Amino acid sequence: MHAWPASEVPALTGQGRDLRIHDTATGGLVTLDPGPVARIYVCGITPYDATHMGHAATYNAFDLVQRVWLDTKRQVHYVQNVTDVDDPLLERAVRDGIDWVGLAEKETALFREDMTALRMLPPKQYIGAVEAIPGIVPLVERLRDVGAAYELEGDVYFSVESDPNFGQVSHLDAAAMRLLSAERGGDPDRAGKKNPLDPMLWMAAREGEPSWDGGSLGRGRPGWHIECVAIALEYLGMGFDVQGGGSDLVFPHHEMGASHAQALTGEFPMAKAYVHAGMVALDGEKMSKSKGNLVFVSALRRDGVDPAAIRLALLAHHYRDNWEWTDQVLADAVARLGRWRAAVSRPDGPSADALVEELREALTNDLDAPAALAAVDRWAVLQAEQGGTDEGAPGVVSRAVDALLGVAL
Ligand code: 5CA
Ligand code: ZN
Repeated sequence: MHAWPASEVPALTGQGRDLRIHDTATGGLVTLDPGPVARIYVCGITPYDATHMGHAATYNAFDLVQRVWLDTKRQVHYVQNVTDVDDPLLERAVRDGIDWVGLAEKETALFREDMTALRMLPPKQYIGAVEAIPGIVPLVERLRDVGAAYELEGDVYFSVESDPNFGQVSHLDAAAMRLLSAERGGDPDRAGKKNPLDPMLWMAAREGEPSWDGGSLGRGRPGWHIECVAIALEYLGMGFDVQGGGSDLVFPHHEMGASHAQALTGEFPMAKAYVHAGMVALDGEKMSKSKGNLVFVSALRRDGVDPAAIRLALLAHHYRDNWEWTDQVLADAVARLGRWRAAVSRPDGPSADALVEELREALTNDLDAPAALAAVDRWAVLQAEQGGTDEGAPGVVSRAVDALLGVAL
């Protein structure tokens, strides 16, 4: 499928720095040293509802990763999926009495508009689960042929015990894994599985549900984890730099994905860093489509909120923190945007050379966006209180804020 249009990223003078970022698998900070083309896979939406602030916060984090890499003059190869067939999407379509294809298309189109408005850089490949099926089927067949998968009443399951590194992404114990598996799309209580945690790779066709030709697997549809592995391996290959998503994907999704890839290639890890964003909550609970406690990007836009203010609201939180969306968060961001725009609207101001370095320092230090905002705040206060004579400074600030934070002033 097509992605969305790219906003221009201004080139900054001086030298960009290498990104240090928290890797869930090793539990610490790693300094990434990508080649000339940095490779990143970010898990995309399941399009059965509009983009909420939690989604936006997660995509904001991985947009910053790319902006840091672009600042080092590297190219970025970014791939994202769309889970355009899965249980929650089909269930929502049935609940609302609508066509599941139409629902997925409508919500994906809205997501593209939201991402464009927020100036999120688009992926080079934006791939739906449905269009990935021809690539998924041979992988599932291969897993079965090497003994890493088995059949149960027509469905095909991955055997977690086939992977010596299973558990190396999440480091959870079996009980915690079992709980999360039940909560997040798994079926640990199904009788006949070799291990309760084993996830489905291929689901045999069910009455009244869509299905596709699966070759020797029979008609059916793909499991969730193999979808992302197939897309990531096809377009990025093994050992890419970052696999990203929200922290709700650590287990089972990214753990299982790493296992599938290990069984397929004999290599570990699939990604050099497993990077996870914290959860955004509303009224004390994780914002989620299934709970319905949502603030939509599109609803705020419809109310006339400037997307740059939405983006500043996201940037005011460290990507790894769990945080709460409130009206105050947005009001603070609107006020900050006003102060920054006033500061750069003058023809001259205090020197901004140190500011660009402060932004680089903050972002390469595990994407410390709040520290980056504080640095711009300090420059804006100086501008407001004392002004300055550096004629290029406001332009330098605008370009740096645009290039590194994705905010157009
Ligand atoms: N399609 C799968 C990934 S392959 C999926 O999880 N879709 S999703 O629509 O549920 O979520 C899309 C992305 O937003 C995921 O990275 C998820 O971790 C993230 N996300 C979902 N809810 C929140 C939240 N409340 N706060 C932060 N990130 C969230
Ligand atoms: Zn995914």
